Amino acid sequence: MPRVKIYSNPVKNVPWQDRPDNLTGAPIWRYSENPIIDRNPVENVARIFNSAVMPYEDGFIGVFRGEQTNGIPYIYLGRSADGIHWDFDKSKIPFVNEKGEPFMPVYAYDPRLVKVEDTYYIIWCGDFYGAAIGVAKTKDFKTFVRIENPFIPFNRNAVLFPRKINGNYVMLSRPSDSGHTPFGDIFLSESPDMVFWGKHRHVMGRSNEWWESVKIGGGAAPIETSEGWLLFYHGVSGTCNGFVYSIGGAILDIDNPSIVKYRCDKFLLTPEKWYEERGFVPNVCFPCATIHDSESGKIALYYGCADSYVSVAFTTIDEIVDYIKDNSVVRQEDTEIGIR
Ligand code: BMA
Repeated sequence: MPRVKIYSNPVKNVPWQDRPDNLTGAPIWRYSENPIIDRNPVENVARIFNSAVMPYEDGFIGVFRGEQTNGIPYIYLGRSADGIHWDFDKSKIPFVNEKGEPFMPVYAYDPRLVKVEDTYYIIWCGDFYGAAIGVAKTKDFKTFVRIENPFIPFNRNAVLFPRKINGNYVMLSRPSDSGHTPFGDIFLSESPDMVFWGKHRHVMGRSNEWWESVKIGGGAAPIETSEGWLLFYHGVSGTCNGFVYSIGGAILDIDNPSIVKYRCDKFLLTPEKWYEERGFVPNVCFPCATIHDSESGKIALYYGCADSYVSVAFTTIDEIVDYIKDNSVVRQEDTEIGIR
């Protein structure tokens, strides 16, 4: 049993590969067969990346950012028996409105998939007269009903917590601009019903560390643990050749998640492999989901690579929490409740 408890259901078939002997740095290691999704995975889809998966029935299900051959991103449903090999629907997810009428987003990218109580929520970035967050719900992965857009533009990187906190749904987001935003902090908002959002709080900002000095954004849905909410997020730095996206880790207070308890000052993963360094947009590691097993403490982290592929990396709850705590630097801004 791990020392740090994960509060979620066991997932005995969590995708896994043992830690290699020669690992240095953060205790997180890439799957040897990465990337797990190659180019042109579906007719009319050139690339799948920045996608979210979760356990479902005896296997796994996921929502995938499919960059169509006309360049427009949409969300595709995929299923897998082992979390590694995926079959995708040939058509985009057919979103409808509350009346059941077709209601497709203009475009949709960077989807997250989170179950709260008996409902699965898909959250993405789409066009709402500018880049903003879209949300849909499903109970059966057959009917996908869009609900009200939670925030006005411009906003990206919305990540829902997997349970209500103090009676409210809680969502992370990153207010932005209409382009390749050169700034950005993570904020949190609450809602009693997934429609009306308020009680906005600042969670954490970009830091002085080079790898996250331009902007940060939520990544995978936070994992509830005995140490707090474990958040894998992305941190961005600027170079003369463009942005570099790395993966960071933080632990948020369980009852007041706008308070950062620990924040790792080193990146957990940064572009190093060919599939992370080379692609449609080079040097991008973009985390969107985890599959984790509360019994063994194993975590499989799914991340988009170079806006071209999907990959998996592995860690354990004890190792990653220890590493984040051992290398934690929190600023006053992080530890505040986040309201001014
Ligand atoms: C961000 C998002 C991500 C993308 C990243 C790098 O602004 O659009 O989807 O992975 O840029 O291009």
